[in-house]
Amino acid sequence: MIACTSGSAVLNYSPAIIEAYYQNIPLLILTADRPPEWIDQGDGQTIRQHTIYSNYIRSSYSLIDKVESPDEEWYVARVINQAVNDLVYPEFAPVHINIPFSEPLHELVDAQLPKPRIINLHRETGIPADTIVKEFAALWNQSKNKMIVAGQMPPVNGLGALLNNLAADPSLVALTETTSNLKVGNFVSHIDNVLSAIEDEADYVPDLLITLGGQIVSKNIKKFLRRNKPQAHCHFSRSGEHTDSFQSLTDIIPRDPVRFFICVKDVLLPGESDYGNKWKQLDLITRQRHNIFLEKCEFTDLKAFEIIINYLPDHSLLHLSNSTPIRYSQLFTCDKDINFMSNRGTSGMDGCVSTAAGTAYVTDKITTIITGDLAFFYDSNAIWHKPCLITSGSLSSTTSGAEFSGFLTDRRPCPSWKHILKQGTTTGRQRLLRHTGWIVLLPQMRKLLPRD
Ligand SMILES: Cc1ncc(C[n+]2csc(CCOP(=O)(O)OP(=O)(O)O)c2C)c(N)n1
Repeated sequence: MIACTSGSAVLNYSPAIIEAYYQNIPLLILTADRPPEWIDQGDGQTIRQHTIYSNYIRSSYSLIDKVESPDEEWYVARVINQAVNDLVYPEFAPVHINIPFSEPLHELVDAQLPKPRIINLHRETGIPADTIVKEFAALWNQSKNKMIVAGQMPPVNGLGALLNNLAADPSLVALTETTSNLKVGNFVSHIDNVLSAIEDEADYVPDLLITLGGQIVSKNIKKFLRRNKPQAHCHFSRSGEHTDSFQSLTDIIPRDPVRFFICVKDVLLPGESDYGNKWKQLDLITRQRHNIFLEKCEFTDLKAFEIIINYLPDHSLLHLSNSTPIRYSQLFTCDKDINFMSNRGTSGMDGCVSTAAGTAYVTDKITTIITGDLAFFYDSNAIWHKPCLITSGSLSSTTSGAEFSGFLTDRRPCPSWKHILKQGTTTGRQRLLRHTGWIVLLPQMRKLLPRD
């Protein structure tokens, strides 16, 4: 939940709300307002706030500034219940409640509030109807070459194991990205590397495409699938949204994928083609090439990225800002228990640091952000927030001429960071960062290279 005063503060929330909208995050926005009769009358910070986020919000409500009758009390309580339920159904989404206040604004008292009546929303239990299961199984069993593409999602209990079992089928390839948070297994998780090595595209076109999760980072897979359309494309979407990223959508499955696959898995027959194996073999080859390249390459932004990824502590959180960090992360394998996060709802470079700082503030886990310098300075004020400052350290590396600029990490005890954080530098921008309480390292990163 976020809350602000009236006027331009309300619009300052826009990037965060749009991000939440496209990432299906249940964000409740409370905005203070002036009563309707005072809008557009020349008072400071008094703008048209009713439905101000209209294109990017599940629902918007405006309350009454003075609740005087039982009907008004009933209305306000009902609207708040509805707003809270809208946050989670049919899918997580942001919801706005606008709250007008009349003058005098500075004489509010603590009043005994009426006990609200809670309206419970009973969501559907998600047992897939027999017909969907049967139709899906028939489609699956008649398809020779099958592809699953997983977009952005938080770690989902049980999903990785289910998909991993399916991906053992030689006729199926499951393409994942770091932001799918599906750990390495039978998945092909370096989509761009593999696509760059394909010689004859015809061998890699799926008959059946299944997509789940949100945004997909790889531009190349989007182009590949738009060029090479599958015969059928099933998309899992709780809200029934018609997101047709590959211009081939044939079926929307408004179900929870975990429960759906649990129900359907026993009737899915193993395929006979070696379609999936072709992808997996190419993945192995390109991984080897990637490793050989990195062993030999000079200290560059890519090399720095490799070092950082290897140093990340297990069971930690990693934010990746837009755009090089999120794209580079797709090139690496990370089998540690790390939750990958990124503002990929709209891929804004504004708000990456605040998102990471906010996460660091509410989690017990070590939080790191890898960010370019523009994105970092866009909202570096986020790290002035006191609770973050006390527990945070940072490391910024600008390789001359390269765009990549560094990473910041929460400085809670973590042995692998210690010898990095011991060091410090004092040039221009770095001094600014030190001043904010963040330790900054620049050329020292080179020392982490084995040959140095
Ligand atoms: C608010 C906003 N403005 C512009 C863009 C377009 N954009 C995406 S990445 C980027 C550059 C980011 O620079 P930097 O933080 O240094 O990262 P890197 O160059 O390493 O990707 C820009 C301008 C955006 N995504 N969001």
